[in-house]
Amino acid sequence: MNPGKEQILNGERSAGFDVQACRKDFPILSSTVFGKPLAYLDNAATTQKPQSVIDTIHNYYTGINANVHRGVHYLSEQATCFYENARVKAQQFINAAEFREIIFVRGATEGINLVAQSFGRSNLRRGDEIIISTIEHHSNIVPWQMLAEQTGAVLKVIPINDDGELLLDEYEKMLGKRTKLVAVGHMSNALGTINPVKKMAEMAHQWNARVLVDGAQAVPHMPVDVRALDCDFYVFSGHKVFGPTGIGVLYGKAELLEAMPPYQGGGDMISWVTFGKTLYNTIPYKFEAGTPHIEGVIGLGAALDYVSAVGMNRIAAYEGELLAYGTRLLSAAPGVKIIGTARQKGGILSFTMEHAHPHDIATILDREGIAIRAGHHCAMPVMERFAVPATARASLAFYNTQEELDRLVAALGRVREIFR
Ligand code: 7TS
Repeated sequence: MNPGKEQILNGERSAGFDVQACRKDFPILSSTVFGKPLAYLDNAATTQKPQSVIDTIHNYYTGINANVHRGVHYLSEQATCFYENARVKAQQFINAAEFREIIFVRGATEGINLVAQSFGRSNLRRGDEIIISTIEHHSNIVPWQMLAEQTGAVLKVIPINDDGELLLDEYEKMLGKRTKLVAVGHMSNALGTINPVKKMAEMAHQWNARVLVDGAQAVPHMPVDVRALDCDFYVFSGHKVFGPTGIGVLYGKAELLEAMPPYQGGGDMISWVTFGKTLYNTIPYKFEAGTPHIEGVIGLGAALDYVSAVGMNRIAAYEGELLAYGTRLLSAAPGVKIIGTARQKGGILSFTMEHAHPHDIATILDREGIAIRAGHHCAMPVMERFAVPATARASLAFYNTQEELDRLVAALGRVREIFR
């Protein structure tokens, strides 16, 4: 790793960003673990929640709770209003053209499965091709393998270089008449690589292929504009963007969603049911069968309000500076090797250390109050590509500090003493 290769996202500085003020909004960040102040560096797995999200969910249950889209009574109308307002917040957050293009799902994983089973099964035939990349999370691999098995379609995989960047020349060669779908992550959870998804979508569209972007790791860390990217589908998870678990968003272009069959049958997704035939509801409701995760949706709306108020550009700039700082520290730490050194990179510091297994590193750090993840990060092909069984991974959010990274590197010094 060249320590001079700093990644300042957007080329913008984090002027006016007050990390200490932000930290006060997250109650858990002032807790201690094993008597040490918590340094939470596992944000790629899930993020912590600001008080405003916690309060919104509390207020929903204490003052509004009712089922949506059915009652004429006051509470049901209130709940429906909050629920649908959150849809508009999600629409605006990723700059979708219409609220109808926002489907609430359980998370990125369910969004991808929905597209694979609904769009995929009705559009792909034997011999058609699906393109993914080497650095996908298993959630953006397995649903396509299942679809390939069901339809006879073929999966192709874009290779990467030693920095963890996609080889676009190889991607270009893979595209062709048989390409029906390209499914690619916006930002890698294992390496931090930010992929040029706008360009990749443009290239795929020249062959009339559809493009799904897995934005699980991008949405919490940078401004996302689905219309500027011109992707056909985009998915993200609420819990990674400071909202509740069990809720996420699938964005799809309206004309595609309208043509797709429902994913699940049940209440709310119908307009008329007889035993002979069922007429389906319009989008987005056609894809939201059953009572939805109402408090999850409303809590997600509060989370999107929160990060919008902080400012996504500011978050990206601050995290870029923090990543550059952490990269410098880890590059200078004896025996440490950073895995994932792309020029365009988000706040992921994946690394290995001589003589110490990543699980041992994570366990020792835990005793210091430092939470990181160790393992394959649900991206086993990435581990195979770099010929490592696992990595230790510190993943950043805008509430992390340089001091926490100093503590991380100091604790790695202790790991070295134990294992040398
Ligand atoms: N896609 C990417 C790029 C991810 O990082 C993850 C979760 C998912 C999809 C799945 O998201 P879910 O909310 O539907 O589960 N990534 C991680 C991680 O890096 N550590 O734990 C989960």
